[in-house]
Amino acid sequence: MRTVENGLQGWTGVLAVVLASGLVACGGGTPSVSFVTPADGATVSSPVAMEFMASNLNISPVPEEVETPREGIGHHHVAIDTECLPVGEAIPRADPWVHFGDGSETYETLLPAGQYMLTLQIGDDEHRTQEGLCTTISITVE
Ligand SMILES: [Cu+2]
Repeated sequence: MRTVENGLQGWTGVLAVVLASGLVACGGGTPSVSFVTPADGATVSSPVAMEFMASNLNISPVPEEVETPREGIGHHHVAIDTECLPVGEAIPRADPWVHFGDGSETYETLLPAGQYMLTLQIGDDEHRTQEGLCTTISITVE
């Protein structure tokens, strides 16, 4: 986004408008994931309450038996002080990852005072990461 905007500087207004409307149209249907709370950069108290949100993607419990992962459906995963996993990788069922395979979109956890990075990443029914569906924020626990 930043690169595109920088690249537009000095272009004609007409061209900029055409490109901008194209970007908006594309953005409308693109799946994304984000924290509703906490906000990026927030100072919070423990237990830390988190709320997740997915756009243009359905959040649903993982079926008991999965033959093929359902299209456009996933569930949330949170990890503390961990980077987003590469696309297509299976999210480990191990520390520091927490799976919300029941479809839940809230989580509360006790954290000692300090600075943390929170990573929220979508996995499909096979817990595999998806293109563009990961976000990272920083918080301070007081
Ligand atoms: Cu999972």
